[in-house]
Amino acid sequence: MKLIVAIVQDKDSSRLSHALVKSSFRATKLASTGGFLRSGNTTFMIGVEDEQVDEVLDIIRNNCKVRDQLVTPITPMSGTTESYMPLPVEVQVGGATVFVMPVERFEHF
Ligand code: 2BA
Repeated sequence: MKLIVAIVQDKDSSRLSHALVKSSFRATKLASTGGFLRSGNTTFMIGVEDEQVDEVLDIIRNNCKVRDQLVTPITPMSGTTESYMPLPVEVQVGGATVFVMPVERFEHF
């Protein structure tokens, strides 16, 4: 058995959970925050049999888009004439960041 942990953009999370349910996969959604952009994203935990991993990865791939996002670097607050307004930079986010981990034991009571 494997645990798939997928970090996706909030904009894709509803579509992805519908697609997973439609294909009879069970998933748990957690509200999460990216360390770099410090904005919300969604983390899915999906427990599956080994032979189902590729099917789930296909569903994730087909439902999560790559998007460009503007980030403004943190402004130095020195208050001197050396202060400057940093220009926003564009980063590419997604489609999804996925970890596939072995499950040592699974119980469902
Ligand atoms: P964030 O940490 O908010 O990162 C958002 C996007 O910013 C990343 O997209 C990447 O394009 C860029 N980025 C992140 N760290 C950077 C850095 N040090 N320098 C330059 N650009 C950087 P993704 O790679 O698609 O990641 C989307 C989200 O997935 C991340 O949000 C984070 O929540 C998660 N993630 C990505 N890699 C991870 C990892 N190795 N471990 C845990 N979570 C990860």
